[in-house]
Amino acid sequence: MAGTTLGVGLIGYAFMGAAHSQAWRSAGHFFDLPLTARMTAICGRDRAATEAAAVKLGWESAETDWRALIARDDIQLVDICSTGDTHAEIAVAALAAGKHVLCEKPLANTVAEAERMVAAARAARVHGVRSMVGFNYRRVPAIALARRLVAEGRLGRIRHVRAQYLQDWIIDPQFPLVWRLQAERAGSGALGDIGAHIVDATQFIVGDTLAGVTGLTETFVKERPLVGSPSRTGPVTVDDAALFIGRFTGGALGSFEATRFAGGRKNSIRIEVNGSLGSLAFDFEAMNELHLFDGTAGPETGGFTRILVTEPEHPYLRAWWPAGHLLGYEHSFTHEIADLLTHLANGTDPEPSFEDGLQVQQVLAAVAESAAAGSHWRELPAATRNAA
Ligand code: SOE
Repeated sequence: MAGTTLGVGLIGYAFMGAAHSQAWRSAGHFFDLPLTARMTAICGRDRAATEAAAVKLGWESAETDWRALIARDDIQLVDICSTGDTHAEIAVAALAAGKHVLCEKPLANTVAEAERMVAAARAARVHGVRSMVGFNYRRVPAIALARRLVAEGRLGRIRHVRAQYLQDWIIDPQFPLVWRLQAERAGSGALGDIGAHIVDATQFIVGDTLAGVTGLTETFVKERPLVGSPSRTGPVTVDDAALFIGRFTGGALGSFEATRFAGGRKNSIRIEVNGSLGSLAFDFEAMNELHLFDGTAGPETGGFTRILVTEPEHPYLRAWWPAGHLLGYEHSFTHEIADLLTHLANGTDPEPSFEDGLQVQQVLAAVAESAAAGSHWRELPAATRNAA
């Protein structure tokens, strides 16, 4: 690790706070970075829990007020891993204070909030203050390789993009009404939490953006026990599942499914892209593999081939182990932080930008609006529905 030291302040110490802490601890030890990140402070509302998290996750100090963290002269970058309803206020304040910002996905809970964040990012950029949104799956080597292969033309003209993000952590109706199930905290449910990932990852792979969408959402369990008082219940105000289709600006058709009710699927992400010359397929449950169908090969050797994405020539792999030794979920965050620090040292804008985050937010809002309006929906005759 070399160069200038960058003081980092992390806000939030739950799942994403822990994943980002692992990345801040490890990035400089595996990548030759021109900047050294110093894990200066972690911030949470509860003093005792935050101090315990500082020790466990490797932060030098603990803060209980994000405003105090932003005001510190020994912090030059703020990493936002708190709930979605806090992203806009914290990011806008941090950027105005001249701090670089890494903000977890989705960028915000609404398009309006995301637009405010983009405006703040643009104003700060003029002064060399940079920002990035944390769509970490872009930095899974197999997904980065998929993008490279599409960009090289190996698939030809893209016709189909097919993506699923399947979880099942709230399938039990007794699972309590946590913040991710409350619209005022999370903005949306599966749509924004995991649907955002497959929108960003597929657009990243094909190098194209969605031009229009239409969708369906459903809340299967509408009331849940309150956290801390299970005898009382409250309304679930977000979607449990979202299905949507879309057309990319280049003409490809897209189909997307994001659900928290796919029993047996814990964090299953499947992406397939079909083009005029070939196809590729990715399954996060085998995240070190990419399957490639070369449509130009003759029938005698046709079919999908399995690429084990562990060679030094593959994205990010040169920093890690010899070929055949596998990486995991946490490595995508280490790659994210390594790229961020490299951009900051080079004075260039990291990707995905807040503008990229806003575009994903607009896709999410369009799906939600179309689902609420029921546009494109054609009811089928009741008589035939029960025929089977
Ligand atoms: C919950 O669905 C969650 O923690 C997401 O918020 C993360 O972005 C995803 O990587 C894992 O699942």
